[in-house]
Amino acid sequence: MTVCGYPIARTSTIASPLKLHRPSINCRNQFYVRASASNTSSSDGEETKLMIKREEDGGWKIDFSGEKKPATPLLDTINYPAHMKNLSTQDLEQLAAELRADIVYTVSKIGGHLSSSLGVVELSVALHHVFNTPEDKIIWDVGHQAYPHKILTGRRSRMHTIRQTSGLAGFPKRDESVHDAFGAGHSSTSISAGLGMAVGRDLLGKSNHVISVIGDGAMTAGQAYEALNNSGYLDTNLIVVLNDNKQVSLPTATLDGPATPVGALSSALAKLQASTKFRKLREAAKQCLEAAEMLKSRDIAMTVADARFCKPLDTDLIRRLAKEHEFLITVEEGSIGGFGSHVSQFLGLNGLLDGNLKWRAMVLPDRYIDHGAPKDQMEEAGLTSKHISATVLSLLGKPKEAMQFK
Ligand SMILES: Cc1ncc(C[n+]2csc(CCOP(=O)(O)OP(=O)(O)O)c2C)c(N)n1
Repeated sequence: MTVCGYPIARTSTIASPLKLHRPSINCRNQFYVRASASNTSSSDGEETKLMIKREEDGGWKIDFSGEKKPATPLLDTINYPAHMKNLSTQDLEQLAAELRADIVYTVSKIGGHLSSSLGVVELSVALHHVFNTPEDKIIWDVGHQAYPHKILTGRRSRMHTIRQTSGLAGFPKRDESVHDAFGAGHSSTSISAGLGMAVGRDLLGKSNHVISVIGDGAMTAGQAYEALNNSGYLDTNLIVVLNDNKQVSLPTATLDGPATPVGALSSALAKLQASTKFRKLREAAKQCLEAAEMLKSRDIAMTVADARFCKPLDTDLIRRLAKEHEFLITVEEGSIGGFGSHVSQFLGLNGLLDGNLKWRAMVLPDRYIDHGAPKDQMEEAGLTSKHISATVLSLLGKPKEAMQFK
């Protein structure tokens, strides 16, 4: 293997595997990398990497199995957008191919939003080549497509921590990077957010660009249209990129034409929620079953009923549970005002709380819970099996025992 630095010339024919000395921003344009070795063998014991090849039709041959780490010689030199300013069009194409392969490889290990991120690889490279974040503001609608942006803005080495507690967020997050102009997760907000930033820029007399990137799916929401309408009225300088990939995460349309959004969505979700697999997976239900197991060892019998839907309420089931038990605890992965409130109103209106029944609700706290592993989020929300067991023990008048679970 050889890696050589030469003055001035740059080349796009980079062979791999190679060990690359990362040039500083200043000398980025003064080096080129030349390496020689076969695609799959390594003389110094480094992990074998897979070459990304350009095909005759101009496309790139990328391994989508995620099994082998791709060789990414050009991407390895890019830590921040400043490093890609002087790349030629040919280099940028290579960079996009390597970025795509890198995302496939990483997401195959950790899971996450793959297709939306793959869909904006070229767009992300182009935007970061043309514009200068963080001065210029790029706002990704929803934010589920921000993996390439994250990699190009200093976070590549932490991509494997995405969606883990204390790891990178799966969406843009302002306190994660100055390059994340707007934190989202909600769809259809990018144009109004961008418009606000553009108006703020004008008031401050600045000249930076503001770019909102919105997909055809997110464009279906009213807020996006309101923002467009307002942008036209205010006539400020705002760039809106419509990323129309004719794919929407929700079935508002198919390639054969429009589909009824609400009907199709609700029936698809209802089917999903009713499926045994999904119900097995539901975190709150799992926690209740675990709590029942924990309490069994203390000779406390607990019935776990999966109510499945907030509406329509299974009133026969609630009535039966209320009549046959001393305590009723509703547990939900939702905040106050949902299933538990609905049940309490039903119990109250039907006189079921006039006797000995004690009812408690366990809900998500009414505050923001940061991203993280589901198990840690449940812990923070106070909805784990330990919390449920503690609630039961408190109701039974055993506060000391309850404390052991907290
Ligand atoms: C307020 C709100 N409503 C709905 C959603 C659900 N949602 C997730 S992604 C998305 C739009 C995705 O379509 P598109 O913008 O075309 O992106 P693509 O699926 O092509 O990546 C929607 C509506 C959401 N995140 N926020």
